Amino acid sequence: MSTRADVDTGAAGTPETAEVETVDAVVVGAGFCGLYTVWALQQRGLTVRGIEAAPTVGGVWYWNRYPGARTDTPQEAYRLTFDQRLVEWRYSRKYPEQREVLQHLDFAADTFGIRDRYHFSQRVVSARFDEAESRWTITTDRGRVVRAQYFITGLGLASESIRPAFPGAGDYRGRIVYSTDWPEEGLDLAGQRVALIGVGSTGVQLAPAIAPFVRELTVFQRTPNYVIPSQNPLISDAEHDEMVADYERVRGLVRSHPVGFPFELSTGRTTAGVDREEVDRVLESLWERGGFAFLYTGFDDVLIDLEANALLVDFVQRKIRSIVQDPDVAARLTPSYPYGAKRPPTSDGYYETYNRPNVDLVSLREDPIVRFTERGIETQSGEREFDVVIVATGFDSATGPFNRIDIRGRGGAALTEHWAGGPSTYLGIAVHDFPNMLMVAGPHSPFANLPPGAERIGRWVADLVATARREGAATVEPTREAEQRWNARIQADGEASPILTAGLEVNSAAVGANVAGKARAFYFFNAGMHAYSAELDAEEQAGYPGFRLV
Ligand code: NA7
Repeated sequence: MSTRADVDTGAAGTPETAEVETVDAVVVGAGFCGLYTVWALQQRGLTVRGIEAAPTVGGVWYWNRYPGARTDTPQEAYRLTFDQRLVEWRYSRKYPEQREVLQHLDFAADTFGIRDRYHFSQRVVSARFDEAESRWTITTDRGRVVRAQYFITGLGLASESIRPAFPGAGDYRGRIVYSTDWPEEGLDLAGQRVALIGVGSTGVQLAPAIAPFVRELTVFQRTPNYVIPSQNPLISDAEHDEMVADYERVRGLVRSHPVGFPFELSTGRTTAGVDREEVDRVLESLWERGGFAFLYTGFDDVLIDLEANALLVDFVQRKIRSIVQDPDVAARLTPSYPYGAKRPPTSDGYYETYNRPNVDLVSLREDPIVRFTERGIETQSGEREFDVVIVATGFDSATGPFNRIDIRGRGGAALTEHWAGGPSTYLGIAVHDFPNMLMVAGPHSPFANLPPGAERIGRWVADLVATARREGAATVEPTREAEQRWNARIQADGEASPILTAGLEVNSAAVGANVAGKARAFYFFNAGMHAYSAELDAEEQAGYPGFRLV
C-alpha cells in the first residue's frame, strides 16, 4: 500500500523524498472517537490508516494518568458499545478509574482489528488538501507521509493542555509535573511538600487522592468550584449482569439525554412552587446518591432558570460550610456563580480534604502568584517552599488540538484563519473550503459524555463517506450557506442560555474564556445530544442537502 513519490508535504524537516503511503482515509487520534471511526470505516470497506501521537491507544486516558483520574460518567454509559462484547465489558466501580478505561480501549483495539491500523508515536503536524487530486497529504513530526481522500479527526475535546508561563518557573529547583503528562512510572509524593495549581475536575480528583500521602499539600485555587461527591460504589456481578440484560433500555436513556447520561430525560418536576424543605430533601438524597444525578435527576429547571439554579447554589454553599471546619477556608472554597456556568466536576472527599492538618488553600483571587522561586512559589503574601508543583490548569478545548496542526484546505486556506473568531462549521463535522475533512466530536458538537457521541458521530461520518463513494463523488464539502446557518444556530442557542453566558465571567472553556487571547464564542452545540442527533438524522434522511458531493 506504500508508493515512493516526491511529495511537497510543506512540513519542515520532511526528507526530500518521503515514502508516501496511500489509503482511502486517515483518522487522527486513538481515543474513543478515533478507534470507533477506524473500525466503522473498515466495516464499510475503506482502507484506513490511524495516526496517534501517543505510543499506544487511549487518547486523553493514556495521557491523564494522575492519581485519582477517573470518569464522572456512570460506567454503563462510559464505554464503546458497537459489539456485545463491549457492552459486557466489566468495570469494577460505577465511575471507572483511568486504568480501567484504558483497558477497555485496549480490549476494543485488539479484539476488533483496530490497533494494527495505527502508526503510533507520530504527531500530525500538517494536513494539506490537493484540489487536483481531491486528496489530503498528512505529514507527521517524524516525517511520515500519508495521502488519503478523507482526513478524519478524532482529536478529543480535552487534548491540548494549557501550560501557563508562570514567572520564574525556570528558576524553580523542584519538580514541575503536569496532570496531562503524569510520569508513566508514577511519582512518589510520600513525605513531599506539594503544590497543586487548579481545581477543575482534574485538580479536585488529585487533591483527595494525594493528601493522605504527602507531607504538605497546598492547593492554589483561582475560581472556587462546585464539587459533588461521586460515592463511587463497587459494581456487583448481579448489578453488572442486570445492566447487560437491560442494555437496550440503558442505550435508549443515553441517546435521549442532553449530555448522554443514563438518566430519564425529565423528572417531571421543577422547583416552581416547591418549598425549600422539599427542595433540600430532594437535593440531600441526590447528594448521598452521588454523581451527576444531583444535577440531572432532581429538578428539570435548575440548568435553565437562574432562580432555580440559585437553589442548587445555596444548597452546595451550605454543604461546604457544614463539611469544612475552618469557616475562613469554607468561605474561600465557596462559589457564588451559577451552577453549571463552568464544567462542574465530581470527586469523593474533596471538601473534607481541607480538614486535614497537612492541607492548605491559597485563594489566588486574594493572594495571586507573583513568581516561582528557586525553592517554591511566591504569592503576594510571601513564599512557600515545595518539592513538587503539580499543574492542572485545563485545556484549550475544541479548537486547540486543530490549531496545533497546519491544516490547509481549498486554495491553501488556513483553518486557523477560518476559525480566528471562533469555530465555523456545519454540524460540528465539516467546514466549507476544507473538502473531505470530517471531524468526530469536533468544535460545535455537543459538550457531552463522549463515548456515545463518538459512536453516534463516527457512524454518521462513516455513512456519509460510504454514500459519497457509492455516488462516485470525489469530494464531500458543506455549502457556505449550510455552515452559516449552523453557526447562527450555535450562536442563538448559546445566547439563550443565561447559565452558559455566565461562563464568560468564570473562565469557562465552553466559551473560550479559559485561554488568554482565545476568541470568546460558543465552542459547542448547546441544545443537547438528543437534539444534535436529530439534526444528524434530518440531514441524512434528506440526502445531505447541506453538502455538495461532487
Ligand atoms: P479545567 O476544568 O479547565 O480546570 C482548570 C483549573 O486550572 C481551573 O481551576 C482554573 O481556574 C485553573 N487555572 C487555569 N489557568 C490557571 C492559572 N494561570 N493560574 C491558576 N489557576 C489556573 O480543567 P481540568 O483539567 O481540571 O478539567 C478538564 C475537564 O474538562 C475534563 O475532565 C474534561 O471533561 C473537560 P479558573 O477556574 O479558570 O479560574
